[in-house]
Amino acid sequence: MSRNLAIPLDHGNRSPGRPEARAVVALGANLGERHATIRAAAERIARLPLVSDVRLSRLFDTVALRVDGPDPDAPGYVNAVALVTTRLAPEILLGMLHAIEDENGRERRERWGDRTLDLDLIAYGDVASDEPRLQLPHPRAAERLFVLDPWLDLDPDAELPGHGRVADLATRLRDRGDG
Ligand code: A4P
Ligand code: MG
Repeated sequence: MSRNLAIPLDHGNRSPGRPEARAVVALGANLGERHATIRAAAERIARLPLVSDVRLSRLFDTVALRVDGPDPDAPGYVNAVALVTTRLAPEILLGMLHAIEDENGRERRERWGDRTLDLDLIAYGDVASDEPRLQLPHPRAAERLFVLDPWLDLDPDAELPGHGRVADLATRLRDRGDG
């Protein structure tokens, strides 16, 4: 696993308007140069307008979770989490994350299929949303150690809005032998 990457980030985006919010972005890749792709994606997020700070977790090797369960024979994933300070509205941020996926050759063929880069918005402050295009917090985050472990790496006191402490969620999943 690599060390935390602190990306320099203040672009002087101090314009008035939307207040700064803390967003949690999950990064995943199981095709191509996975480690390089994840690091480059975090740097790309740090260069977005109205993003003032990005902290990337260590990179975790994880077994691919398919629709019918974990698949040790599928190409393994590299997963990470980035804590992002931004004045972008959540739907705009997600649109920009999708654009970064596209830049990295992301193809959408099958649900939970192999991918060069997946960027999910796990939480945006305390915002709750049931919109199919943007559900917040991410509806599957609480059940996924490949999201919770990298998040804890950055913030051991993290909380997933509506679900409680991330450390407690991870312990519960491990006790269940799940996640
Ligand atoms: N969408 C709604 N809310 C959100 C949100 N909070 N963040 C919509 C991101 N997207 C959100 O996403 C499908 C639709 O979800 C988009 O139109 C978006 O507007 P997608 O990225 O095109 O497709 P996907 O990622 O295949 O679908 P899904 O169901 O979001 O997949 P998951 O839950 O992200 O799971 N195994 C390991 N080890 N590591 C992984 O990272 N990832 C997945 C994907 C499966 N197995 C994995 C991993
Ligand atoms: Mg996704």
